[in-house]
Amino acid sequence: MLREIDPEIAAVIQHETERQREGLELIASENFTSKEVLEALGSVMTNKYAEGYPGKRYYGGCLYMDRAETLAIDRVKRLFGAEHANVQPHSGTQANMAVLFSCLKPGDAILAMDLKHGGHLSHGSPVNFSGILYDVHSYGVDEKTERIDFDRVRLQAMKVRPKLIVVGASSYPRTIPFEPFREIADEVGAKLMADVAHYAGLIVAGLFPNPVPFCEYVTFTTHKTLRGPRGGVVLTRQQHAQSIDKAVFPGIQGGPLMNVVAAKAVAFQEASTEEFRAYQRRVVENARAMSRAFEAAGIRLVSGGTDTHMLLLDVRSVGLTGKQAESLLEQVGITTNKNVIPFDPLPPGVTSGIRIGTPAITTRGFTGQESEEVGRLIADVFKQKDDESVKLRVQHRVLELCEAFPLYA
Ligand code: DSN
Repeated sequence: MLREIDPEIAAVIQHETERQREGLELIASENFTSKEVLEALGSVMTNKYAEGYPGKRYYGGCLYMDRAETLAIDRVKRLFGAEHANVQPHSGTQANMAVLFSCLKPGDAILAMDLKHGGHLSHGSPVNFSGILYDVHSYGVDEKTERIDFDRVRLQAMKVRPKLIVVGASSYPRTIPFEPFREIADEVGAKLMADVAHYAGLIVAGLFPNPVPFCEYVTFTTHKTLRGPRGGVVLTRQQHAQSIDKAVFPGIQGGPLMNVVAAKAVAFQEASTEEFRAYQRRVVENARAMSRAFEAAGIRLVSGGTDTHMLLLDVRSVGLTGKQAESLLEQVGITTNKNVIPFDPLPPGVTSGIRIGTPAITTRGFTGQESEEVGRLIADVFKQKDDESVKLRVQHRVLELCEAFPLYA
């Protein structure tokens, strides 16, 4: 029907569907959600205003909204073992904003991972509300190991005396233990927030530590490893439930996107299955398989490898910048993003790194074998960047792999 009424937008959607089908998606923060999640997203749930919370709405007619939101809340609490959940944040940034607004006053000190070492934009970047409103101090990784240095985090916390310590990263491929952060937070009297947007799916499968027992607040997006619709969640303890709910609505949002809330409920149901846990195990295995190909090709992996779904390549080892590497891969049908690496001498628009993730190709059905092959194909393109025949061969193989593992068939 859309094709007849609005051929321009219908064509955009068709082309994007083809782009997703015919290319390899290696952006670590993206995934392909299920048809069932898409069905909930595209449903009449989008028509309804439901400001407020189940049982306490500012609009009539919310019976089914209440049911959907209660299902989403109960399911996500069960998945993570949390006391309270707010499933209304429109995004990860809004989930983080709700936490900061609920427990800080403008000007309060926070200590978070430096964006340049792998942190998140809404953890205090100077160009984000979090950096504008709060007194932000950062911690990073050790220059040699490229892993979080807890001694330095502790020293920094002692010096800064933050009200809130923020843990979580967008390009840190290693496990993050939450216990040492809890200890440091207790030593300096800070609250602790973990943003596990990247790791949420792995946590559900027991492949990454669960921050819930250690943190007052846990935030995440629902569309990365968790494979749901785009959106955010805040988990907290019962004692902070009211302040978090007030911060989300009416603090920073009006009406929740109830089609998204319903789709989150569907995704949480999917995430509770053994099939989902097996999928997450394959995601991690595939990242390891790919890293073997890069190591064999002499491409340096930041921190020497990965424990997760993500790899960070230092492409200076093949004479490229991140920008050049991203563009070369795009030419052969592989989507990645340039990314700063710790102590990067190049600016964020150029960078020395490429971030790669396996959630999306694993959803397509790739195993370790195909993932290792993709690593080899990427290495071939990087190392023979001026050879058009290599690019043609890789492009052809990318299409063959996409056909062998069809998406939304
Ligand atoms: N923009 C997100 C990412 O790509 O990792 C951060 O949440």
